[in-house]
Amino acid sequence: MVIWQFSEVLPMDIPCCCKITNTICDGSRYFEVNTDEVDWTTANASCEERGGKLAKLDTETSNTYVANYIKYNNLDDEVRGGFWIGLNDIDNEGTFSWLDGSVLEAGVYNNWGGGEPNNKSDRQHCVHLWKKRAFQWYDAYCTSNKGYICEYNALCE
Ligand SMILES: [Ca+2]
Repeated sequence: MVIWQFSEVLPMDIPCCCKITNTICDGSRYFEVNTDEVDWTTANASCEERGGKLAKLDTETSNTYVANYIKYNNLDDEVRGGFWIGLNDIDNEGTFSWLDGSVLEAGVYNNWGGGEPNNKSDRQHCVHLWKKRAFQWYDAYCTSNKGYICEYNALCE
C-alpha cells in the first residue's frame, strides 16, 4: 500500500518539525493512524506503550488532517466501524474530556455528528470517528473494536 504524506495531499500551512514516516504532523505534535481494531482501553494502552496517548483532535485543522489522511490512503478499507480518539465521558456521564484532562466546554470546537453524543443505552462513553458519517465524532461502546488515532509530541531538533 502506498502511504501518501499529508504534504503531498494538501499544502501544509503549519510549520512542522517532525518528519516521521506515515504520520500526520500538526505543529508540535503528530498523529498516527492505526488500523488494527481493539477496544478503547487497549487502544490507549497501545499508544502509551509508544509514548503517546489517544489523539486530542480539538481543532478543525487536526480533524481535517486526520480524516483526509485516512481517506487518501484508504486506511479505512479494512476497518469496519471507525477510529477511536481520546475524547470520553467515562468518569462523568455527559461531560466529555480529553486525556490531558481538559473538558470539552460548550462553545469550543467540536465535530459531533447530528444528534450526538446520544449515550445510546446509557453505555456509550468513548468517542470515535465514524467511517459511515464522514469521520465526524460519535460516542460508542468503549468495548467495541475499532482502529485508533494516537498522538505524540513532535521530536523537534
Ligand atoms: Ca456517555
